[in-house]
Amino acid sequence: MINKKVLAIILGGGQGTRLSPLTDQRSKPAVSIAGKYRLVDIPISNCIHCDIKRMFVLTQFNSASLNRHIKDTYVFSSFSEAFVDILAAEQTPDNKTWYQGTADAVRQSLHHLLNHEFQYALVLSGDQLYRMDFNQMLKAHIDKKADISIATLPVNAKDATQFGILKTDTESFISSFTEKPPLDKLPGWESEVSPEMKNEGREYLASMGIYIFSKKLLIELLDKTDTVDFGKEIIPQSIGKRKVLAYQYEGYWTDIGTIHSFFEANIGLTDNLPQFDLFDTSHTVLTRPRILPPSKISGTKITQSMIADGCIINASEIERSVIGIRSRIGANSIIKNTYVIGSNRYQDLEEMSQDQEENTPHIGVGDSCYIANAIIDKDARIGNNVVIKGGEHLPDREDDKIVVKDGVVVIRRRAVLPDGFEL
Ligand code: ADQ
Ligand code: ADP
Repeated sequence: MINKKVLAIILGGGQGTRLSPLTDQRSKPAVSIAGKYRLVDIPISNCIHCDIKRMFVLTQFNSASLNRHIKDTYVFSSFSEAFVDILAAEQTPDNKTWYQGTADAVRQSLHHLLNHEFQYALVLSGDQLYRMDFNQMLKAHIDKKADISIATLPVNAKDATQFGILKTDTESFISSFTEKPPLDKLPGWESEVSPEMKNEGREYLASMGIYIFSKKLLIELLDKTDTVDFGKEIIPQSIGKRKVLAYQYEGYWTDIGTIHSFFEANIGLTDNLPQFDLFDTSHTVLTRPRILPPSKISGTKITQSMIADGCIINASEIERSVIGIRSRIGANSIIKNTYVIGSNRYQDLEEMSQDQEENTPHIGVGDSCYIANAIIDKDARIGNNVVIKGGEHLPDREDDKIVVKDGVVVIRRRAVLPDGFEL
């Protein structure tokens, strides 16, 4: 089955500064989540579960990593029209600049999109964790004869400052919209919400950055080249002139575009009843099938954690952590509230003895370490007796090994922390 009316456009990120340093050497859609998936797997899985199987991923720079992941994962039959194509910002004779914003990214890609037949464009963000049935949203869009539909979610006042906030009329059409209003401008933007949402203080209707545009209108809106963003220009300018429908969603949805929210979303997956359930078999998150051995664990007390395939773990304790593929963790080490992203490869014995001769730690976490409130990016080498105590007491900082943002310590990809390193 394939939904031939809809073409999905996944916004894969600008320069990715908010997720830096994870995005320093790879494009945002290729960042790993939950120890074995990539960010891009979330919107792609949502689309595939709705039979929307023609997708473009728009990204600012095209790392080999994203290409390989898409190529190895989303393999459709040659008799099907399904595809996932990456469109990286490209120079053409008419266009010499990078994507200037979300709408500009779609504008610059439009000539590729129009090679395909579609009636509706579904525009999605690449940095959100949620499950959604886009067909229900499409049905509402068609039933109400909308020009544009925006998925919305009730949020509290603090979160409201980070989103596009809107109000609707009795027919659910959007009557006013403001992009990321400051706290003092919020009064008056409250909406009628369910009693449950009201009790949680979630009285503001936020745009989830998920849009359906009818094709003709999208082409018309992008024809004016002075608009670069959906949230800042295209949507606010359309209110009152077009039929812009609010599609209310009340399930779990979180933006994972910053280090702090990315960290919280990953660690939140270890909760007993996580808000985003990876074990929901009716709506599996898809990713690349890897042929990895089962994880080998010895002498470790593990609480509330997720351990991916192919790990070799001798730690004494792992608590409320996500341990990604091919991770090695040495004896007597303690890991708490930490996302270990994992490794791309194993070291062979020859390479490991060479490390020893050169006094370089192996890939992974060494012996007798204590690591808390951290993200360890791929292929980092952490020596023995290393202590990392992340938390709100730490000021933001950045060097060639470590970045601290909002109390979360990120150990950079391939960073080497020598024996006895302390933070
Ligand atoms: P933001 O998330 O702040 O707000 P933006 O930075 O434009 O908006 O990003 C939207 C998505 O597009 C993200 O996935 C981002 O990575 C991606 N993106 C950004 N610039 C890009 C570029 N140049 N090329 C490709 N992709 C790019 C938006 C809306 C708000 C809404 C929130 C919900 O503007 O109204 O409330 O999303 O998260
Ligand atoms: P990241 O996940 O950090 O974005 P990539 O997917 O780009 O990293 O992979 C980084 C490098 O690791 C690539 O050069 C890739 O070929 C290599 N790599 C990935 N998997 C393996 C493996 N199983 N064995 C050896 N090298 C690998």
